[in-house]
Amino acid sequence: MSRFEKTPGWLDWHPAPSIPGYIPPVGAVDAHCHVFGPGDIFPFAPERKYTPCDASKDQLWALRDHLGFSRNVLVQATCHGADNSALVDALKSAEGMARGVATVKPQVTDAELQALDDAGVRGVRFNFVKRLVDALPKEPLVEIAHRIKKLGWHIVIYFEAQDLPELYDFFTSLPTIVVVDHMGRPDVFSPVDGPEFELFLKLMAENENFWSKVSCPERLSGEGPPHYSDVIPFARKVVESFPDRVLWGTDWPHPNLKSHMADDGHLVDIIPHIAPTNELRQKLLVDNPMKLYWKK
Ligand code: 0GY
Repeated sequence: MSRFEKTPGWLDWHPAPSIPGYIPPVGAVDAHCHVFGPGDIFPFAPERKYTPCDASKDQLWALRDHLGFSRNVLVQATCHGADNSALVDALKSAEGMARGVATVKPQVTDAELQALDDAGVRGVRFNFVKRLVDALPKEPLVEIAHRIKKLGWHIVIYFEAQDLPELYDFFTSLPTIVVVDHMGRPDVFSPVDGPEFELFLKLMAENENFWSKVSCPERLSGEGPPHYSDVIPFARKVVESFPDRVLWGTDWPHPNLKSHMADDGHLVDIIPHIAPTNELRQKLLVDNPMKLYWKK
């Protein structure tokens, strides 16, 4: 039990997700998920913008098995700030079947970075979503980027589509592989071939170091569950255009969903619609995440 009070209206993760009809390939990776707390062991950060429910490593491993996946990439969420203890604890208990993306401050020491690497961290996350974090000055991020590059890590960026024009030049100046969370959060009420999503596609097309997670239909959709059909054309466009640079994840435990809690089984059942061939699904779920997260 957490000693923290959840944000009012907070939706807990789905207690009994359906068993997906779609069976993922052997060795499939859920490349975007989080652990929260438990808050009595791993306290939430004082600067957090929300307080979630607990979502422990054991609950995550149970979901992985239930959905027919083999591995996880854990992404540090803003509610834990730059204290990666819960993430590291989960990685250490995963027997090599999980990797991590941490949040670090510029004053992080080389020894601390090395300890994160030893635990299985392979990247840092820069978050530009205004409701989640206070604005980050760019210079310290550039400094961090150059330091983590030496470890062979990459950068995960999270932003909303309307902020891409302003952030574009900064993003393309980053010196590592850059993974975009949730396709840069397109407005799916706009056309898939409209100017907003076109800018994201241009970012991907003109910068071969850019990858994208084709995740979070539950966050982007106006239509909602179980099919989230309005998100499919966006995700499919990205998968078919950049098949070697896409990742997929559940985003369990789905922070900050307001209208409904996603059934993770439904999310898995969408995969064949966004990656319509076996070859695309093998790349999306196995080959690409293995290349990025398990090369050492
Ligand atoms: C996600 C999305 C969200 C939250 C965070 O770090 C976070 O707090 O990423 C969100 O609220 O959109 O990927 O988990």
